[in-house]
Amino acid sequence: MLRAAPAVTVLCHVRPDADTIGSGLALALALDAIGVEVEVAFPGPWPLPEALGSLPGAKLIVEPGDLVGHPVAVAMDCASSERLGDLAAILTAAETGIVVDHHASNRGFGDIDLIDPAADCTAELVLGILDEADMPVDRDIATCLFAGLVTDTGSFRWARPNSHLLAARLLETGVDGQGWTRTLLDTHQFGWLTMVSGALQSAVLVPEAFGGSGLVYAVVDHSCSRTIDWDEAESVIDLVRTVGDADVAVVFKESAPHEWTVSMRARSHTDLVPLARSQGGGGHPHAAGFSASGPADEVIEKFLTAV
Ligand SMILES: [Mn+2]
Repeated sequence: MLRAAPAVTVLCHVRPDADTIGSGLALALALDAIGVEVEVAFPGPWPLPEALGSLPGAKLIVEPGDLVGHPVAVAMDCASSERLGDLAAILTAAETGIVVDHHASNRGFGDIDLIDPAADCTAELVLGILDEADMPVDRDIATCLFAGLVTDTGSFRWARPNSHLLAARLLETGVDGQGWTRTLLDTHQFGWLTMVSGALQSAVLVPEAFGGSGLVYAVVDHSCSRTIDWDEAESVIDLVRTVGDADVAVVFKESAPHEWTVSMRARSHTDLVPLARSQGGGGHPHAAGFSASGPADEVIEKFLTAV
């Protein structure tokens, strides 16, 4: 379908991460190389975080208002059509809508669904598509795929064996693995230190939650996060989830006044998918999220009641 398409629109999810953008750009670069017209977009917030905007092929990204909407459209790393925001209409309007994703909560919303929860990242599925379609993987394409692989596996901390094989294959094309890992995972603005300090001071431990498994949560309110780029708050969960007193870690992030995105992580046995779904979100058993709106105390109270 992709090889035969005259033109393809690649759609990435809202508040994009390196897997959705890396997967999208890798496919777009491969299609561009064989002469297929291609455009890439995400619903926002604009502009793209600097690190993602420096990936090879980022010039193929257009603002949502400039999208043409081609006959074949691909939703990349989206657990549901809601993750496409206003761009969901582009997928629906396409003659063929393709969903490529690895989230366990994904029930399928395309004409063709390639959904594999056994994949560590969507980039792994894109590499499979490129191999299947006999599209060569050069260093730029490999760099975009590596970006999704290294971030979605937490720098290979929870990588399955196959992901290490994929990393070896991608690095052998000449990808600067060390440099991209630093850029994507170990680089922050100075204001990040202040934001993290406020967020960690807000942390609360609820030992009795989740049947005694425990919950730890922290809040990044708008006053903490407005002075730095939105994506800087994404890393707070990686600090909070290190607390061994609780199986579940949650970070409430106020992206705009009274508008929240909530990240959840489970250390071992808790399956977060049912809870995320009950709040209108989705994800993986050990990493899930949802959106909420209202004052901080109300949003937190509603969540604690659901727990
Ligand atoms: Mn992903």
